[in-house]
Amino acid sequence: MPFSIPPGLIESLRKARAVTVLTGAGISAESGVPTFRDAQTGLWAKYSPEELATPEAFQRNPKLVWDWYAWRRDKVASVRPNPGHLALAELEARLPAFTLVTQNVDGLHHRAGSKNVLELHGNITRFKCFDDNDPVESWHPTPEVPPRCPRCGGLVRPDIVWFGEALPVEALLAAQKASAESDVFFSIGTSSLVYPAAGLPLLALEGRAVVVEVNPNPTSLSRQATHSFQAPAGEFLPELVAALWSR
Ligand code: BV8
Repeated sequence: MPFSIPPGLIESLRKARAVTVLTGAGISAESGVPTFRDAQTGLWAKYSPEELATPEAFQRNPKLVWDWYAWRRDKVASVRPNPGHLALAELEARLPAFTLVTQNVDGLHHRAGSKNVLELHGNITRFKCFDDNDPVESWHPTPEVPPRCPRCGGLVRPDIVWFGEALPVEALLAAQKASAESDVFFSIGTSSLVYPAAGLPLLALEGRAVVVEVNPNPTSLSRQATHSFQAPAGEFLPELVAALWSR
């Protein structure tokens, strides 16, 4: 059953000078990547993501955290971008100033063809040294898990922002600027619980943007949003693209 998309939203998008999109784990759900809300399975069932995604957890048990990310990396490598990711790449290609801000570390937006992507929480396919915090491209083959930094011998870790750690400053400042200056702001597939990312829609509201939420479940943003579509992103976004450029 097609979604009824208000003509006012189509109009706002057609005359928008700047559009900013914030995505969370929900946009990758239809690709088969579990969200943070989804119960962990298998080996990880007894851990909450917030427990494992911390520097303390890595120091306590480096192998456990390394293996969790290795499991997630294999999962991400085995799936493909879904129509929601592809629709956002098309919106970027056809709208003027379009900025895509993601909390996801799965790299699926890039694989869908999105270009101007700000990764606030890092990327699961990149690595860095736990001690000197600099990127690590490769390491000496070793049975040891995690491997060691070839520069200083520190442990290699995923290039991911863990809870309690600062976000990459340039990406965060660019995301805050794009949110505050947007005419239309989308919040897609996020529970709007983790900060500072969850503060971006509020900057857009302060900037008088039309704020659009796409999420099958209500969130703390739903009541403040101009439009809140309780729908799966992979079904709603292709329809929005069709509505924008078919009529
Ligand atoms: C920091 C990488 C300080 C790891 C992640 C203010 C108030 C309260 C707390 C804080 C605050 N400021 C800071 C904090 C602490 C903390 C925080 O916010 N805690 C929360 C839990 C309250 N923030 C931090 O620690 C941040 N760092 O503050 O550092 C500092 C500052 C300067 C100097 C030194 C230190 C760091 C936060 C980043 C942590 N890393 N990810 C990894 O991936 O392994 S966060 C991680 O969790 C994700 O990236 C994402 O951000 C978040 C999960 O949220 P979502 O993506 O929204 O996913 P979720 O599963 O929750 O929801 C999915 C949604 O999709 C649901 O609503 C569902 O309904 C919907 N959905 C499902 N299917 C679909 C769908 N939607 C559409 N279509 C579908 N098909």
